[in-house]
Amino acid sequence: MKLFLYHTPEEVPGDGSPACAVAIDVLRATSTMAAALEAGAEAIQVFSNIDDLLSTGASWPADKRLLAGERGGAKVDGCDLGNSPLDHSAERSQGKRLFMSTTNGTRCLKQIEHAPMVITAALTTRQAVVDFLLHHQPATVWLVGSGWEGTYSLEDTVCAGAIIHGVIAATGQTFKDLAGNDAAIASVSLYLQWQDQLLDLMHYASHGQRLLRLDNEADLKYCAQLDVLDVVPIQQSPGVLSR
Ligand code: 3SL
Repeated sequence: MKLFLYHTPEEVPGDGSPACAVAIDVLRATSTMAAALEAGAEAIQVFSNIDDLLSTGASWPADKRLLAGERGGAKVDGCDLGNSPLDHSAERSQGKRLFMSTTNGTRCLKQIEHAPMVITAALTTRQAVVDFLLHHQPATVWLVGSGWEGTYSLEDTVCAGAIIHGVIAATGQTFKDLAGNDAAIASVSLYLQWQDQLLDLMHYASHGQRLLRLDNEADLKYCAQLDVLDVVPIQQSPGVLSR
């Protein structure tokens, strides 16, 4: 298995395709997707465009859907929810399809949706993702950070490093065996530096600060947790994920 890290969807090579592509948006889209499936959501359907979300969502039975739209960190008018993992509970989400569009995370998924295997990862699901990769043994894995509008995000990179570190810890393999590019190696250094202070790192991160300005400290606390959910959202058809 060779693990490559691309910090943003824009960095993903235009040609070629990995055996497995992993979308990462720790703050907050992929943390929210895992939380929704853990709470019993039937599936998540992602959209780049809010109008497409609203029109497709409207064709679904009202008691079986949740419309979740976020732009700039805030909930979009006309949607039921924004993009907080804390919005999801069995009471609210059980058996429902989450129609979802976010600034960067769902755009990242759209960018990689043609890979033969597509999953999402977050710090909360790190060990579940490591176990998934070890079980399926894809020859090439692209870990793709969602970033923020084309720029690097600390929290997505530290999550990629945590995943790569988890694979190294489980297999005893070295960077020589596993690392597909320099960014993959650098991400492990970031993780090792911050592994006991993930919440502090979120507070320093530019998107963490944006969310704090919007009064979302509880979300930062939630998303900074490591290995708390045993769920891996897997793409079943382009743009539709379930567990
Ligand atoms: O960019 C995204 O996709 C979101 O996760 C951003 S936010 O955390 O909802 O503001």
